[in-house]
Amino acid sequence: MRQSHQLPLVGLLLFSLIPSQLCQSCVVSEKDYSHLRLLISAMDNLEQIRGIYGASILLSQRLARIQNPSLEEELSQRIQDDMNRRDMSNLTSGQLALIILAFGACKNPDVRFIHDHHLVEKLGEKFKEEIKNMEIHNGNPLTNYYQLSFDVLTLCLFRGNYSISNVTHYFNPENKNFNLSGHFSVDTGAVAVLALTCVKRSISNGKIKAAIKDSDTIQKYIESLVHKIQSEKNGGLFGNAYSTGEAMQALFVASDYYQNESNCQETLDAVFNNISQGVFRLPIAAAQILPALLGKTYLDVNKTATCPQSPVNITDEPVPVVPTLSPENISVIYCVKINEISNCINITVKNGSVFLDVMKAAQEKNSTIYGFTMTETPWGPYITSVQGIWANNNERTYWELLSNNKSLSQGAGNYVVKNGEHLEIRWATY
Ligand code: CBY
Repeated sequence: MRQSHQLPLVGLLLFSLIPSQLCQSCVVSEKDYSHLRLLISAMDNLEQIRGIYGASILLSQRLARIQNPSLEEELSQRIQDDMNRRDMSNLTSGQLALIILAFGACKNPDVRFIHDHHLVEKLGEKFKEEIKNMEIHNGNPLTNYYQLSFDVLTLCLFRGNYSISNVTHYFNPENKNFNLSGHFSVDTGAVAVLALTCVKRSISNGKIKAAIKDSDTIQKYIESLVHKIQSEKNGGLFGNAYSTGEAMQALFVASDYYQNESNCQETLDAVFNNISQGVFRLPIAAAQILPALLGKTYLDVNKTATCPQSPVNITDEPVPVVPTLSPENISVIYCVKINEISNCINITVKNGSVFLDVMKAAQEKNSTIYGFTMTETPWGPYITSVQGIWANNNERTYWELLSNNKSLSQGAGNYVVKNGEHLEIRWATY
């Protein structure tokens, strides 16, 4: 081929490389793959992954292009069995959205399940129920804005039914639902940015019809949410370690923050530090951070794209070190606080016990004051009631976990208690 013919080809090649490089401006380099292997092996812990809760793990596996066919198959089967077992009305909107994203990510046979079971149409219905609940219950959805954001994101990616006017009306960043317990929820804001970015792109490429003013409004919302996420910068993290993966995704698609190499390194260093400390040991925690570390976002879920193999090989996983604990007992104070009235008890438990062990020990001593109920979530047990007083989404009430008067960033099943600590479960509003 003569040189004059080669030049346009080289230009075309360079041009086609530019957008992908822009998107992948903050990706873990090969020398740091050991951190990723730790996350991948955390996601492999099948005992901790029940039924439909495997959706987040499957989604992450597929986005990160981890080729582990037997795990994928097992997760997919568990989700399908669980869905066939339970009534569709038992699924929350966000759970259904995550299942669609997981089944629809990359070209894979699960896509048929989405169509055969009309999952996208059902999600559209569930989104409507969320809106209806807000109309009846003082602006409070059935679930929360984290899930509503997943709903819009999924309906947008899979061309389901949602109205632009609902999006512009309800996703105003000043809406109270972006705050949990008086603070901006980075996790929620980040998924909302992804959803709004998808909607904005659908408007500009003509997939959905909207007035110019709606498109401008959505752009303003995105900018405001990105600003709020950046205001929650905490060292290299955004919010805390668990919200950082989704915050990174939002910043990838809606800001030029990671075009700056030092911003990227700062986040990666903070995340690596947390990985080494075992912060992402839960499969769900690992699943929520992994895609961003490979430069992927939930917007990359695309029915027509195949998923080539990840550059991270998973054959030589290191065995995570389990710290040895001394066998002694430790003592803590545990209080149940309702409207400024506290009931406290001294509890002795084995070293290495978690908050939930303390609650169980207290319940055995006095079930009237310390009796509680819980439900399973991918993050471990969620406390639903104490003394027969139930958390209620319509009233934005819940049971908050605290240690030495500070709100905890882990749930009851994972927070390891320390000797002399003052633990509290408080009736609170978010
Ligand atoms: N998932 C959801 O719907 C959950 C969305 C989420 C924003 C989620 C955090 C974010 C995520 N990345 O998954 C969320 N939590 C919400 C919405 C809520 C509220 C739930 C009620 C509702 N309206 O749906 C509520 C009540 C405000 C809440 N979380 C409470 C709690 C506390 C639970 C205490 C209890 N009663 O058991 C607790 C422990 C905070 C406290 N100190 O009391 C809590 N949440 C924590 C710590 C967390 C983080 C978990 C981290 C961990 N390692 O365990 C969290 C990741 C998460 C799960 N909550 Co909420 C936030 C964070 O720290 N970054 C979708 C669905 C399909 O699965």
